[in-house]
Amino acid sequence: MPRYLTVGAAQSGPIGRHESRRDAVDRLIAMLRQAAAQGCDLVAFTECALTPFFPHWHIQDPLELDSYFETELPNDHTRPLFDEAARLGVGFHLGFAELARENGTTRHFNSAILVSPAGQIVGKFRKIHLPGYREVHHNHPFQNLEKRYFDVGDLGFRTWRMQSAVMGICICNDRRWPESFRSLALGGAELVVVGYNTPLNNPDHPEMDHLVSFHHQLCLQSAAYQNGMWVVGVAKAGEEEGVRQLGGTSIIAPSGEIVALAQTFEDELVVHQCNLDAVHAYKNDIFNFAANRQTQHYQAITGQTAAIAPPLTEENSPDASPS
Ligand code: CDV
Repeated sequence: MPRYLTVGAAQSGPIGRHESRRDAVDRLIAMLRQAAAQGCDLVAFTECALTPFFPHWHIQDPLELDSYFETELPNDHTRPLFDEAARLGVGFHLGFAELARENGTTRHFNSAILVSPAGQIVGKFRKIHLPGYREVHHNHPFQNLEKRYFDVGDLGFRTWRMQSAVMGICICNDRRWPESFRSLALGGAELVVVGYNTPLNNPDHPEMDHLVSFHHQLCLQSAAYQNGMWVVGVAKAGEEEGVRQLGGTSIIAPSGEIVALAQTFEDELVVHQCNLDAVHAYKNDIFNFAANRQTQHYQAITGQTAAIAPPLTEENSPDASPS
């Protein structure tokens, strides 16, 4: 019997700075109920789904900054979401900012969890590829301070078996690095959820602004195909506190085809019944890792940390005479 998993990708519209955690959770619960009514087994919420994407601002007061983080889940604000999901028997993925007190240290992560239909946290991922910078860029219209506010995730790319599927998570910028999806695929992932907050403008490279949506889809579609997996990309969309963000929440089949796509920049549920067995044609044949990967040729690069400089040409040679 084919294994089907009906997935709801729950795009969030902008969350205003004035909105409380409870406001945000109420919006997630509304989409959760809609998903249950449409027969979803799993609902995927976005990256930092409980708050505005605060790395876009320079927050100087450490207490104010910490107010965007969760010290535990579920907590008083999020318990209604956990309870409602368990009552409806729906599993979910939730991105959030995590303040972790472990082994006598306090660290901050950009995290996401996978929660079973019974309400148990089955897995947690902490974002590994942090974009942006530590220092405030005063000349930019908005900031990208993930490197300042978050530590690099320390849990690796793990996979978990839930609802008859092997699932994995990566978060936003992780999707631009093929190693993220390949690591998850090597862990057997059949379905990967990716939440993202992606501005439509890159202040450092405005010449690339028209390619933001293309680069996003390029990463997700190639990842799905090259790893024989379902990919669920969930956006924070629309203009949030002056930052215009990419929407385009989508569900992508192992063929690389987009099978469901959001039409708005608001809270919107995108649903698809995913045939998990569709991964086999890819995993067992074209991308049969055991039969086709030539790992003896990869070892030289897997431990390499710096790029090898491209060969010198007459133009870029240090000896080239100034024109
Ligand atoms: N939240 C993110 O990781 N955003 C980055 C932006 C800043 C480029 C992204 O890769 O979409």
